[in-house]
Amino acid sequence: MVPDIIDPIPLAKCRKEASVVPTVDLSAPGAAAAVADACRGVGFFRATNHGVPAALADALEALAAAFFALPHDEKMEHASARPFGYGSKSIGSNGDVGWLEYLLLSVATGSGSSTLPPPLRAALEEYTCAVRDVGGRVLELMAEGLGLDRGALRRMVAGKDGEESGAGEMVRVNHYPACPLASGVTGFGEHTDPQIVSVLRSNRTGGLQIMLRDGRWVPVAPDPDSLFVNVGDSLQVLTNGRFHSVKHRVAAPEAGKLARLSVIYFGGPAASQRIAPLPELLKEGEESLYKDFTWGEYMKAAYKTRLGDNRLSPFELH
Ligand code: GA4
Repeated sequence: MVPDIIDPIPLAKCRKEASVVPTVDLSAPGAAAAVADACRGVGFFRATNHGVPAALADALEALAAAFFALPHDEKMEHASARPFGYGSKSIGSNGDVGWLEYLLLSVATGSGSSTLPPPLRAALEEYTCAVRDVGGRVLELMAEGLGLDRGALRRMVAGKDGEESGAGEMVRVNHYPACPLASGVTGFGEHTDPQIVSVLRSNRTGGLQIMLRDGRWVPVAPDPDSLFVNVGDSLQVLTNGRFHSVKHRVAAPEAGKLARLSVIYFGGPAASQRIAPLPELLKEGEESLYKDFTWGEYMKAAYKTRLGDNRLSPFELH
């Protein structure tokens, strides 16, 4: 029996069309155009030749798996820095639940990681450093693909220091154990990411699904050698809707399957950063589709929403 609070994902409605996920070789000459195409289309792509050594991700994965194997009470000792730190089954604070446990960390302040076992903390720091660099390079390719100055998007991500970078950049480690209850149980419910860009890596267990522009859900074939990049709400606004913030969700593994482990880097702005379409991108006479807001205002509103809500709609004009 599936508890009422966990809605099963209707997997029957999810067709096997893994090939619709664009792949971009980040080291290829046409990468900027390919990245921009993918972001204008589905808002999501698989990045190969990203340069993050497999050893970094493997080491982190092994240490994270060992952490999640600890007794529940021991893990709960790391759950006091809400929204950061350890969490189990509940996402945010407005009643969203999923078949997962996780670690959520702030890159700038270290909140959520200070009490973790030092080897896990070190592996997280090393991996984060490498993956945030990929996020930065991807933002440069996106800017180039849009015909902008190279740094136009990368500079919108909060720096590591600065009193205000706050929760701009985050890292999340999600652990989805096999679910004995039923198949297709929601691991992480459908949502868009509020930030500019998210970069995900997972082990060999699938479960991630993305929503295409026509509303169809498709599975993303797992590939531990690649990184998966998704456009967040802020990037949709910065590009005045040219890039599409992709809805995604995760189905928990079925009984008997290997647990899914994913690590996601979220590149978000500093709290005072104004989020509005980049003026250099707008064509003559083109108006902003959104009201002006700061990242701080957006996140304040976001924390009052349910996971599946459209967080941009209150900021849309017309
Ligand atoms: C979704 C993307 C990231 O995982 C996250 C999530 C955050 C949280 O888990 O604390 C939120 C969710 C996410 C969006 C709406 C709010 C905030 C839970 C929630 C219900 C870390 C993020 O930045 O936004």
